[in-house]
Amino acid sequence: MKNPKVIIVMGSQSDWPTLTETAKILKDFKISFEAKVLSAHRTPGETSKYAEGLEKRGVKVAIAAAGGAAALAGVMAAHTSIPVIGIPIEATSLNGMDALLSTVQMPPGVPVATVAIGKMGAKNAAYLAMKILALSDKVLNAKLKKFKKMQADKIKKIKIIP
Ligand code: RP5
Repeated sequence: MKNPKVIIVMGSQSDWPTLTETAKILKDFKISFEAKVLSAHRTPGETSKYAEGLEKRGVKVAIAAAGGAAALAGVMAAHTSIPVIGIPIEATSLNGMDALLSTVQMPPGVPVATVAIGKMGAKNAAYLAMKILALSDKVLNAKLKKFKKMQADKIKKIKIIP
């Protein structure tokens, strides 16, 4: 996509089935984004270079997902001043707890806004990114408010018959 407002990076192609949840929501709300595989461990130079170029390109939010000893979101945050949202991926026998702790426990001054492990987090990463964009986008802000109301209306309609 041209002039992405949001970027999604993942440590491996194996993370993509989770990240499709993020992509789907961004597409539904017509947010321009690009998605890339970049690894903090396997392609450290390319990762830092990519992160360093984001602000100049007009990107407003970065979403970074990785599993295992997940350094990707932290490395992205170290190399850019735009907000970084981290998604811990379930990729090892620890079911994402390893990635959650690696992503969320950033030292002060280099924050990563960490969402839940796996697909639930992948969805919330998209909503959180849009909330950040909506701070300076009235149309998107109105769309998100409408979505919130729709969610509430759905709940209110539910009737439990014991
Ligand atoms: C991480 O290691 C990736 O983000 C992925 O979640 C995990 C496994 O990667 P592959 O071995 O599938 O490439 O860096």
